[in-house]
Amino acid sequence: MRRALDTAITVKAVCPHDCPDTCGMVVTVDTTSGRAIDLRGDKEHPFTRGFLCQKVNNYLERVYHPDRLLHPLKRVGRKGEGKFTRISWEEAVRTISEKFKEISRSDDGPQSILPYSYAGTMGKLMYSSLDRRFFHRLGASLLDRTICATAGAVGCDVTLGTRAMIDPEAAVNARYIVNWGSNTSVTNIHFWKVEHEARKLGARIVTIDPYKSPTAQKSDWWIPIRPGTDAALALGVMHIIFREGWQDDAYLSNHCVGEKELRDRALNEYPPEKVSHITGLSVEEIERFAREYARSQELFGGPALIRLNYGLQRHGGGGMAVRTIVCLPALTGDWKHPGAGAFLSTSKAYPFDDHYLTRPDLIPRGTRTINMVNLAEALHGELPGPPVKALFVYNSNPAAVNPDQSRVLSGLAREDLFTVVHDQFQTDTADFADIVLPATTQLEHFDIHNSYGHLYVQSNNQAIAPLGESKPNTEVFRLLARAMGFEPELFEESDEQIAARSIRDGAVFPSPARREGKEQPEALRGITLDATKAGPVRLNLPANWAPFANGEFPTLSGKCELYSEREARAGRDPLPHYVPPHEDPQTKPELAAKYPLQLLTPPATPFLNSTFVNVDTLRKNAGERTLEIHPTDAASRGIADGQMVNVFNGRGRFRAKALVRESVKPGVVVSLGLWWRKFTDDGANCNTTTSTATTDFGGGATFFDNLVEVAAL
Ligand SMILES: Nc1nc2c(c(=O)[nH]1)N[C@H]1C(S)=C(S)[C@@H](COP(=O)(O)OP(=O)(O)OC[C@H]3O[C@@H](n4cnc5c(=O)[nH]c(N)nc54)[C@H](O)[C@@H]3O)O[C@H]1N2
Ligand SMILES: Nc1nc2c(c(=O)[nH]1)N[C@H]1C(S)=C(S)[C@@H](COP(=O)(O)OP(=O)(O)OC[C@H]3O[C@@H](n4cnc5c(=O)[nH]c(N)nc54)[C@H](O)[C@@H]3O)O[C@H]1N2
Ligand code: SF4
Ligand SMILES: [Mo]
Repeated sequence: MRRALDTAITVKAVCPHDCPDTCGMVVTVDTTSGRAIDLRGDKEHPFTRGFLCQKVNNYLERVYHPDRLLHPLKRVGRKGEGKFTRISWEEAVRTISEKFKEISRSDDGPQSILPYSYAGTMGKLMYSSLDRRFFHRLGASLLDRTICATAGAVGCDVTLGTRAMIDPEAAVNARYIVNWGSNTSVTNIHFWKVEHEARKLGARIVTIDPYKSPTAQKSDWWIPIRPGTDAALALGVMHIIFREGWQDDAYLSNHCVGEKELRDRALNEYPPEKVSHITGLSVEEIERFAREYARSQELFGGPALIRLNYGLQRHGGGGMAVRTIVCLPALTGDWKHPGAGAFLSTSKAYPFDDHYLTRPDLIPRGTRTINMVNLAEALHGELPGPPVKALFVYNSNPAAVNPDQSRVLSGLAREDLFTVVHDQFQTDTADFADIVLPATTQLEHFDIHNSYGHLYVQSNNQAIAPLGESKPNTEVFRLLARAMGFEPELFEESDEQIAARSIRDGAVFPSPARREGKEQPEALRGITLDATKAGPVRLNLPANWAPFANGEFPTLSGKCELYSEREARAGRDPLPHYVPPHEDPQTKPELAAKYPLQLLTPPATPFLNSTFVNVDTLRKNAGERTLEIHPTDAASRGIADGQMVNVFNGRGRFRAKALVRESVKPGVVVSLGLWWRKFTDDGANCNTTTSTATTDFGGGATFFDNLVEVAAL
């Protein structure tokens, strides 16, 4: 025991997962064996404060999992059969580069190669650096990475010119906190802690969600909105604010454009009775919410904050819903107060030099872009441009996470498709690979991180040597670039050199002052790589930073655009409005006659998207695949609590155990978690039923815009 302690060192690391919290971690390594023996939260991290979620508390089980991929493999069985044999890195790199050269020389050219990645790791180097440079230099098709956040990103941009953001540490000042399509207590646990601290000081916590999520259960008030109707609710709230004269006239006239137009729209078109019909909420609920939200100063002693997240974006009108909701703090003037207003993501507060990291200038002119949500269509040759002949997957598990799973799988099963998968595990996607490459985990490589849930820059120091022959993403693309004969100056800097330069040459936080040539406080000024290696460093932003307290919106007008001239010029409605879901019982009665239930499939607490499903402890915590259904809907289908059911529509089906609960309203059903096919009895997950239709803004995914029927098995 003592001996082990004598030879142990601690290393500061960062959780790399797609989660707003970006926790600081401390890894204890036994220097004799070189093994990590302990991993816990970094107590010195000002925001994540020493605790981790259940997923990453079990991280060493993932790092040292017996199923870790440790060597490159090549396929020996049929496509998708999952039979592989070990090969050397030299053979793997030669096979891939020869194939890429052959495809590039063919008539279809390099655009028939498609990179496919998302957020298996959020480190700046591993998420997007040499990989992007490589595919840009190669002239491969571009991938539009829309699967999660683009609807709301573009929605925010229309109104605010950037993401809705606050200083998350200041949110303790808020006195009315609205979790709007956000399961904060599960998906953002450190912010939930801040909400909880505000509550101890008198704040009310409200959750707007069709599902009584863990967050809704712990809130003071659950507002069970009908899926995909949030814009209508927000416009109803505006109607009541203008009707009652509760708006902040000074903020509106100084910092906004389009107040009059928006007022007319809300007053004429969104009376509470109509909003009640659309949202399924009572007029009393809508009136009460508007009053409490708009008058939080008098009623609860402080400003209001909307924590809006991703749940409400995954519908046909998800972009417009976000554009509309982020108008609200301008009406109330909540932006004036630190920690109040609306909060989607802090990522834009970090002026990392993404141009340098990814080198978009290398992209050949006219290169086509493929929306990742449409992978099924891309693999079946249904998109414009050359066929997809090769697919290179990293940081993602599309066989589990993409909509229209059956068609994704039949596409991946094409014998003529050359597929490479770089991952830490033999995922459902890796089963379809021709070449599998082993990836390092976060303990085995260096990276630098921003965050979308706080304001600290952090370095992830390498704690242990790579397991087996696994390699980090950057190293894989260095090897491939050499084999392709690409310019060494694009690829031969070390990871630490790249990280240092990405913060040194950061652009400034965009604001109107910048356009006028005035110098902005540079959020990264003075922050060195060495400092971030020693611990989290806060961006150079004042304590209690309130980015829009004095307006300064980075829009074309420099104001909050309640009316958007840019939208008008693009031939779209310049004002917020309600866009119904693609599959809505109110607007698509014929479809709803066959498939009457709106299915939501949000994440399960013990998993992170499809990551961790293969970690035994966490899979046990997740239990079985379930479907929560209201007693009335269960009774009319003869479904008993605990019975197995089929969930299906025209796209596909999957099995789950019925939980008959009032956690949903009639007409809504919920199935949690993105399971791996190989851990199910029917070889399918919820994404067999989801659609590849995209959102109004940003080409985002519409996972929760999904009509199904349910039948007892
Ligand atoms: N434990 C855990 N944490 C995670 C993740 C995970 O998989 N597991 N995933 C991470 C990632 S990648 C992301 S993007 C975030 C997502 O973070 P969140 O956005 O908080 O997560 P979701 O659970 O997808 O959606 C939040 C809630 O929105 C509700 N919702 C669905 N449709 C609507 C609607 O039309 N209107 C409203 N108002 N609510 C609606 C859902 O029922 C759900 O309870 O979480 C991150 N954190
Ligand atoms: N039905 C439904 N579908 C959804 C969602 C939903 O709520 N419902 N959520 C959606 C959302 S919000 C998101 S963000 C997407 C997530 O989609 P993905 O980003 O594909 O997420 P994961 O399932 O976590 O898969 C990430 C993979 O990257 C691998 N990986 C981790 N680190 C590294 C690394 O350093 N190098 C390499 N090469 N690989 C690595 C992991 O092992 C894992 O297999 O899923 C979406 N799909
Ligand atoms: S997944 Fe999120 S909460 Fe869990 S350790 Fe990572 S950053 Fe923290
Ligand atoms: Mo996500």
